[in-house]
This record gives sequence, structure tokens and C-alpha cells, in this order.
Amino acid sequence: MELAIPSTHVPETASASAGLSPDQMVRIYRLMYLSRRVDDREILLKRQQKIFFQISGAGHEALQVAAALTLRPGYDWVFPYYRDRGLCLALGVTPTEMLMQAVGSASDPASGGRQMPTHWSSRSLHIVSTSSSTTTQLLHAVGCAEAGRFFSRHPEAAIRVEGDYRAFHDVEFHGDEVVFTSLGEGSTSQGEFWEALNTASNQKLPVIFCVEDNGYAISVPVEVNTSGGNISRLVANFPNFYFAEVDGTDAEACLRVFQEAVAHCRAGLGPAFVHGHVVRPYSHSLSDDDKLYRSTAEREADAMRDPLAKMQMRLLREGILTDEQINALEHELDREAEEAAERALEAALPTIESISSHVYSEDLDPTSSLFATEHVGALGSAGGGKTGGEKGRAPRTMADLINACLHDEMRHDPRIVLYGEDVADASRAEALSEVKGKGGVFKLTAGLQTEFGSERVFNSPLAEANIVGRAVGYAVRGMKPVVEIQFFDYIWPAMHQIHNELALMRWRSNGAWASPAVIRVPIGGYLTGGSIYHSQSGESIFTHIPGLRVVFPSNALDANGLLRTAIRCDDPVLFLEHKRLYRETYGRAPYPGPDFAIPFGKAKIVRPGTHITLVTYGAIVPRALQAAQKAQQQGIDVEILDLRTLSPYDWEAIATSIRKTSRVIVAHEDMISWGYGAEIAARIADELFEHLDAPVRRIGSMDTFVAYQPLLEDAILPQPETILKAIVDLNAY
Ligand SMILES: Cc1ncc(C[n+]2csc(CCOP(=O)(O)OP(=O)(O)O)c2C)c(N)n1
Ligand SMILES: [Mg+2]
Repeated sequence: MELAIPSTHVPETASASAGLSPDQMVRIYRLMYLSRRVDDREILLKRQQKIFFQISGAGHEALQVAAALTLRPGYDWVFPYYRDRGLCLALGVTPTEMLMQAVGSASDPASGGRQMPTHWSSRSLHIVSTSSSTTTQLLHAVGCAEAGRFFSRHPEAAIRVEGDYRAFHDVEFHGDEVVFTSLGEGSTSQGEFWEALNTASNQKLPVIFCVEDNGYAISVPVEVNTSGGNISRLVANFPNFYFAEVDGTDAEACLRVFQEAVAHCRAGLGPAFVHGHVVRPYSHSLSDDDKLYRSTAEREADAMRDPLAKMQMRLLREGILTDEQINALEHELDREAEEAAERALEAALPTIESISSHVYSEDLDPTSSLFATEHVGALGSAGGGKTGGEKGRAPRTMADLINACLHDEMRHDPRIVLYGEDVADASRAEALSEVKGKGGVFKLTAGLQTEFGSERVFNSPLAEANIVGRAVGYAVRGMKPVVEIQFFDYIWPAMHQIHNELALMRWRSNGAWASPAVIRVPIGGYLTGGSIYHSQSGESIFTHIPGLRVVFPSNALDANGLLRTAIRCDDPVLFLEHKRLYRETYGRAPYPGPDFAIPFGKAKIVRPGTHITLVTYGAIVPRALQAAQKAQQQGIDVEILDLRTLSPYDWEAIATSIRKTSRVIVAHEDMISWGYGAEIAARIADELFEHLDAPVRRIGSMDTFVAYQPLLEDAILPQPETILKAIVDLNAY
């Protein structure tokens, strides 16, 4: 029998805070005991080598169960961490479901056998897929709370719309919902902890941050992680918070604190910070032995605080249950855990064929004809915002047409929010009547805040992980965050969120959750003085991430149509905009109308030719064209393919061209070694060997950083002359 966590899970509310009734005490003990027993069952299975990893919630149960009993499952939102077995049991995840994840079964509802045990996820209970990366979930919780607030203020944005990602994201929200997230005390050392508290505090978001402080991060004690050894002291000055520090082994004290925390959040007063002191009787995980680094006296003192023993003593002492009743209850729950294990061991295992499912959306394919409106757009019609289409067919820069697309899409889709560093016209909106507005350091977002207001277009703190982490939270709620990283050179603080969270959400949850956000990033050099930290490339680092789409347009029209596809599709997209191309004369185009879209994975032949294929993208496209014109004067006819999207990329176009020319150069601005061209060149050598009359050549920058002095910059980055030389050499081969 499964423990009956009723669909009518009645939250313990603040008004009932006078003290625990006997029924409440038994309810809490049941959940705590069952949590421990499921851990014990997993440990047994691990020792029998029937499962492959174990990490327990032992010692944390009182805090976790108390937290869950004050929440409304399927109404509030939960971003837990790997210890939260008691929390998830009390919210309604069953022991069988938990153990199905431990054995890695196909029926594991949290991940279909993809994630380790205790990596929680349940759509119906609003438990959002957990990663192993400590602390990342806090920023998701913040974004989730922002999305909930947004929908309650703009309910029209929640309406289901066919034709884009919205058809696949049904929205649920409640004006007084709260978002719960938890972490260990060691994980509070991560910068993302502070980034999350900062935004939750600043925006008075209804997020409960629960620190489960067991005094250790694996073997590292709290005073090493936290200056002064107490995180509550360090966060105490954040405005708008409800703060509580509590004995996390005392279920009654915890319940009282969470009731107050939830009441504070539901009332819209701001976030809550609950710091519970718990114990860790089972070492960090089954791969750890705390006898190696903790004294006997310390371990014995911890054992005295075991929340299970404390609660059992209390039930006996207060005459709520007799010895026999406790035995009977425990026997029933032991049996339940055992039966759950039996069921889990019988569950079907995932098939090898299923491995690639849910890397990307299976509902909406951005390479499909749905996005092929290239030739349908109402060329020259009005639209596109302040810099929009009033000028009819006048050629417009890439910067103009990206800005126009953002205006059009924000009109078209009320679920879009746009934020990043300096993207607003003016954060102090009262200034807008007298100032022109900033609208991004490159002015790409100019006029958006003025048209759409400060709730939809706003500046973020100067924190890249904050920008992307919140976007994950927004997107799992069905919103479309279109965020900006100011320079590619500063994307690295967000790398953890991009790689381990944004791109992974769909696969790791076996398709249950997705975070299809768009990240716009100015990239590249050729700036004359851009130097090391304003000239970086590095797209291949991102094309190496499954689940992420990577787009890199070379001209205004492509940028407009591809950005529209990026926004309307259902996958996370890294949209790379070459700074040098923003205002080039090359590649200008008239405004193509508000529905002009280009599918991903379709290269463009920007110059047809018969002798050599040149595969490239981004700022190399105009340089390759210059080189090709000069090569033509020497009788060499070069075909230039602009890939436009790097993941996916148009293999068919590459293959078709090479079958015709039998010679190929792959050229990019990024460093040559381990660059994007290495993959393309290797695949050509592998699959088109018999069509080649010469080796596959690559062009890229030198394997250094980009220097400030223009003389050096010119030598480091590929120039038209570099490309011309490679063309002539290859032609002579
Ligand atoms: C970002 C990151 N770094 C390192 C790890 C490896 N790791 C897993 S758990 C852990 C300790 C976490 O300690 P704490 O936050 O106190 O939580 P506890 O396990 O004690 O509940 C570490 C270092 C990880 N999962 N994620
Ligand atoms: Mg800890």
C-alpha cells in the first residue's frame, strides 16, 4: 500500500500554529519514518548492486516534511535538491516512483532512467526537474516566481495560442502561489546563492529559501564554507525577507516557522529564508564514510539529535501512541517500502532507442516548413517599432532589423520578457519623458521599454548566471525570456546555467519540462582595438552542447528571420550577433514584415561557383566574398555557403556543393584548433572522401587571444588575403 498523501493534501496554515495535534504528530512521524525507510531500502539495493547510487535525506526529515505540509502541491512551485526525500514524499511522490528512479527504469516519472536517484521531478506536483549542480535551482525558483507574478498581472498572456511554442506550454498560475527552493549550507558559498537572494529581495518575490544545514559539505565543515560559520548572520540585512533560524530536527518548531514563511510570501511581503540545523547520520552518500573526517564525539552528539528518534520519543512520552502502535505503524511502513522496491525492480528498463528522445522539442521542429516564410513576408510593410518599417523598402542594417524583430515579436507574443545588462531605455522610468534612452550598449533593444513598459523590458543585475538562471525559471512556466548577454566575452559566468540547466532541462526530465529561452549575444572581433575581452569567438564550445540551438547570421535579413524562428520555436537558442556586422553596409536589407521567418539548418549559397566550396558564416562571409571576387580574376570560381545556423547545420548543402566542386575550405573567425571547422572538416573527410580531389582546408584565427594593437589584431584574425591565399593554394593542389 502506498502512503495516502491525499489529493486533498491540506496545508498546515499559520492559523493552526498553536501546537501540534496528535493527528498532526502521527502524520508527520509517518512521513519522516517512511522517508528514512525508503532510504534504507535504497541502501540495501545498492549493497545488492541492484541500483547504482544512493544519497539519503536521513537527518533532514523533520525540516523537509514540515516544509511540505505548509505548501500546496500542484499549486505552489518546488525547486528541491537531492536530499529532499521527506519533502517530496510529503508533497505526494510515491516510494515506488522514487525507487523506479533508483533502478533507472523507463517508468521513473522524473527522468525515465536518465538521472540518479533523488533527482526529483513531477509536473502534476509542480516539482521542477532537479540537477546535480548545487545551487543552480535557486535562480530557477526566482524566475519561476517572476513568471507567476507576471501571469497574475497579465492573465491574457496565459492564453494558449497555436502556431508557436505557446501551443505546447499550458500555463497555470495563482496570485498567491509561493515558490519553495532548498539547498545545503555548503552550497550557500556559490555566487548563484547570493544572486538569487539579491533578486528575490529586490523584487519582493514569494520565494522560500530553505537552507538544510547539516554542518558539512561532503567532508568540509561549515566554518570553512561560511565566514563565521552561520549563514543566517551573513544574509540578515537583505530587505523584505522573513528570516528564521530553527532546530531542523524539531518538526513542531519547523512547522511553525514554515507557516509564518508561507504566510509572509503569500501576502506578497517578500521572500523567506529558513535556516534549519539538521544532522547527517548516514555520511554524505554511500560513496562517503564520515568516520574518515569526523570525531567519534561529534558523530555521537549528532546521533542524539536524530529527528526520527526525537519524534518517536515524543509520541510515547505524550501518550499519543503506545509502543505497540508505533511498532504496528512502523511495520506497515517497512512493508510499504519493501513492496515499493519489489515493484520498482519489476519495472521495464529504458530502451537504447529512447536515448535521443527529448534532446530537442519533438512538438515543434525549427527546421520545418512552418518557419519557412522567407518568401511570404510582406516586404516593405509598416512595422518593426521606432526604427521600423515606415521607411518602406530602404535598406536597413542588421542592428535595425534585429531591433525591428524584437518590436514585432513583443507585439505578437505577450509572454516575451526581455532583460539583460543595460537593455532598458532607462530603469528610472520617470526619466523617459526627457531622455532618449540607452536601449543596450549596441542600441539593439532601443525603444522596447518605452513601447512595452518596465514589466516586460528591464535591466538585470550585472550577473550573467542570474540572467540565464532566471530565464530557465521563466521558461519552465511557459514564458519566453529573450535575454541579452552584453558581450560574448562575459558569457562564461552563465556557462554553468547554459550547459547544465538550460540545454539539459528537457532531456533530463524525459520531456516533462523544457526551458526554451533565447539568449542574444554580441560576438566577435575585427573592431580595431576590441582587444582580448571584446573580441572573443568560441561558438564551437556551445555547438558542443546537445539541446542547444546555435544561430550565427551574417546579414540583416537573415538576422531578422532567424531571430523570429528562435523566439517562436520551442528549444533554447543561443543567438550570436556579430558586432562588426551590426552596422555594415554589407548585408543591409529592407524590412521584411512581421512574420518573416527562416528555418534553422538551411544554408544559403551567397555566391555560386564551380571550382571550390567555401563553407563559412558570420563576419567571414563578407571577407570570403571579397576573396572570391579576387580569385575570380585569376579564373577560380568559388562557391560560398553561409551556414547561418551552426547547430543544426545544413549538411546536405555542404555535401551537394562538394560533390560539384571536389574542393573545400572551411573558414571561421574563431581559433583554428578545436574550432567549429574541425567537426565539419572531419565529417567531410569521413563521408565525402571519394568526392574530394584535394585535402580539406581550414581557415581560422591564430591560436591566441585577440590583441589590442590593430597590427596584431589584423595578423591574428583571418583577412580576405588569408582566404584568397588558401583558395589559390587549394586550386593548385
Ligand atoms: C556545482 C557543484 N559543485 C560540486 C558538486 C559536488 N558535490 C555534490 S554535493 C556536495 C556538497 C554539498 O554540501 P551541502 O550544500 O552542505 O549539502 P549537503 O549534501 O550537505 O546536504 C558537493 C561538493 C556539485 N554537485 N555541484
Ligand atoms: Mg551540508
